[in-house]
Amino acid sequence: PKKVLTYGERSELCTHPVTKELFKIMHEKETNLVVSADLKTTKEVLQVLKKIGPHICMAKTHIDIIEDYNPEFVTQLCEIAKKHNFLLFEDRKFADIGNTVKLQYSSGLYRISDWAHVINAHSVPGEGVVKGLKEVGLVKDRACLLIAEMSSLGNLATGDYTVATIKMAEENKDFVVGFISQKKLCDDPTLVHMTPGVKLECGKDSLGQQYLTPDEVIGRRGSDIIIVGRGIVQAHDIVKAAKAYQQAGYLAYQQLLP
Ligand code: 5IU
Repeated sequence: PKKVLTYGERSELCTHPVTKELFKIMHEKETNLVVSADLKTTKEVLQVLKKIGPHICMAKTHIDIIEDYNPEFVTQLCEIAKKHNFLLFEDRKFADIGNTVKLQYSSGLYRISDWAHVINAHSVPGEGVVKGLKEVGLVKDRACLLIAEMSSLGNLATGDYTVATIKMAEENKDFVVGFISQKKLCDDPTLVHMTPGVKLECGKDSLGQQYLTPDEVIGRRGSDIIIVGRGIVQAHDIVKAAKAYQQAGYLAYQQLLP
């Protein structure tokens, strides 16, 4: 079997600045945890990230959930990210024609390309979605993840759709740095696999979300990163929860190493 590389070794192999930095952070901070800060106020998001910043390699946002959004929020978000050394991922799931996603990425209220190191896109529109986003993101050294699989019950991102998405990523490696998926999909060590739908106990929510454990995702399915939302942000002690996910995810990774 192929030798499993450390995050440090993978950082060295990466040519894209975002994955180079991400694997470096994962190596230095000993974490493959991304928190999904799905909260409704700027105060709540900032508080959570201040507290658990030391335990994450990246924070995932849904900027359009926030009710009191203001540009100052982004300034503070960037400050916390810098202080605690983590990256910012806006989970925007772009899914329109190239020209439209280009505008959605660069303009509007949120000007996502100004602050998000990483964004994601559905592959359903075809390669135009990547080409459009790239026209904005490439010059800013931003990166994109393609949604190759989803965690929700009955989702249609399977089979040939997933295979075509992998191909789209491999053909656009100057901007696409990996996947949102439920498992490892390709062996290229410079592409990153990030998996949402993670909890310490598997199960589901009432709206079709399906959870896997960190051990299953990293240890058995070979993904690189766990994305955890409610498992952390709805815990009584969020720092304790973040530490538990950090530990579970990192231990599963260490056990894969030679
Ligand atoms: N998310 C998923 N599944 C997916 C994709 C994105 O859960 O397939 I693509 C997002 C939705 C939410 C976060 O922002 O990841 C998971 O949150 P919970 O850990 O609270 O379920």
